[in-house]
Amino acid sequence: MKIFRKTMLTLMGMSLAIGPLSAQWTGPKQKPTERKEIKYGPITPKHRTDANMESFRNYGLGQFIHWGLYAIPGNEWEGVSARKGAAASEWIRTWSGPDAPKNWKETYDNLYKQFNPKSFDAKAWAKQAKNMGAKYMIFTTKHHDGFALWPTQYSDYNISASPYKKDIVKEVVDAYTAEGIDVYLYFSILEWNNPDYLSKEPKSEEEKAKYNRFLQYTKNQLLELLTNYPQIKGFWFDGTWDASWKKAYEFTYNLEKELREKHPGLIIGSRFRNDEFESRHFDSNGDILGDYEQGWERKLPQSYEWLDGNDWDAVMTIPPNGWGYMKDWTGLYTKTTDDLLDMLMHSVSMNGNFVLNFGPDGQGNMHPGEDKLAKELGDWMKVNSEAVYGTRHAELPVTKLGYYTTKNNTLYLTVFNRPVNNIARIAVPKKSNSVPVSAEILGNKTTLKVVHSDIGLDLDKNTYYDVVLPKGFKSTRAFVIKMQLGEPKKNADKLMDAKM
Ligand code: JFZ
Repeated sequence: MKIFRKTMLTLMGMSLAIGPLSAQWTGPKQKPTERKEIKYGPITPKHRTDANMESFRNYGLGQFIHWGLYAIPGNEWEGVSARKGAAASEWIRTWSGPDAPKNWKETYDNLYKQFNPKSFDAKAWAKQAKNMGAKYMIFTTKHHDGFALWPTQYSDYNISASPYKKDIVKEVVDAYTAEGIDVYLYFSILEWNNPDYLSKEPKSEEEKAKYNRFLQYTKNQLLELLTNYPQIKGFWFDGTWDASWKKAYEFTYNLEKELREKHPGLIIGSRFRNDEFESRHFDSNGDILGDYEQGWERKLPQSYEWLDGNDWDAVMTIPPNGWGYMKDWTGLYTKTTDDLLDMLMHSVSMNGNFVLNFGPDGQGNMHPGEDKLAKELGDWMKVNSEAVYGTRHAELPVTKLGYYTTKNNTLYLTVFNRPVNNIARIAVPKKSNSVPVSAEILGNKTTLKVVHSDIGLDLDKNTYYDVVLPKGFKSTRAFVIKMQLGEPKKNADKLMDAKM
């Protein structure tokens, strides 16, 4: 990730130093010891309790779609791969180095004249997402290239100038909403080819006037999206790391307020704005800016404590850091269904959502590899999704077998590492008055034996419940042990300490 950020910043022609804060939101948080007076801090509470936010917490699985002009080249041009010269497939406009085509930027900026996705069928995408088990989706209305997939009044560089003409954002919002999937709109603040855009802090009067026009344009587009697509649940902001945006904290604070007033219940992640000390994601007191932590990207938290009780989601690519369409997957490690299931359960077990990215091609077709993964994930979800939807972090010692999730009086253990002795040992703190009393495997009718092993307490004051897996049971993927929780039969306190 570090390497990527460096590349990214170099490509953008900037020389920004990456401060310690960037490390903060992908690792354990360090709260400052003294509290500062902050004027442009959080607008919403750390833990919103309204219905929209409750739905967010229950999603479990989401879909991200990166679609735009970059889908046409698909990370290559005239047979030459951009792997060596661009940070990611959706960054292909920044292609540089010896392999880059002549006048590449100009070629790219004219791609909209060919954008005519003949196979695009938003309803088919939404059906696929539904079958996969996604409960929400995030769609790129406008990526860093600035090309808007909706007919915005505020720029000519939009879908109505393409041969396709029709409003793609509307098709996507309507189709997914009809399938019962909540829609969030990805929106890049940063724009590569907008003459009013500036990455550094505006200093001269001329620069200030320019950048103020840009800010007004951004605000207009966002209000326009809320007017056009009132069904949406939230915005997923990106491209907010430049000095110009960071210095505009008063504007962005007021803008966030205005968006929320216009659209009650709107969900905005922590990537939107910073406080007056330019502290991003979290303000200078370490309090989250926005409704959920939006920094988990191609990396998951190692420990639940790192999250400090914040809501969060993790967004993930299938090929290494390729968000937009990549025609050629050969020679790349592409994540497998098992990899993705592991990440899904890892996220959900720590109260996060897992969002898998798809990058359709220039005609609107998913990559065949994506179709295969969506199908396999969906097959797994059909049997096991009750361990995902609406579940929460379980307050149990972490297990090497897999991940715990819980809902009411049920505990789920999604097993990724099957024990060779077929005993799934559940460690329960001795004080707990809710322990496994019965167990089954999802998708399998047999009842499993649950034995309270007579070894007293371990030195961490846990007592053990052993779930015995049937010898003949076979599974080619992770499987879920569903346990009912109930009162312990005998009080573990009475057992002699540390018998084991
Ligand atoms: C951003 C975009 O640049 C990228 O194209 C994609 O849309 C992704 C979802 O978001 O990429 C980022 C942004 C921030 C970091 C890394 C990649 N980061 O801070 O580590």
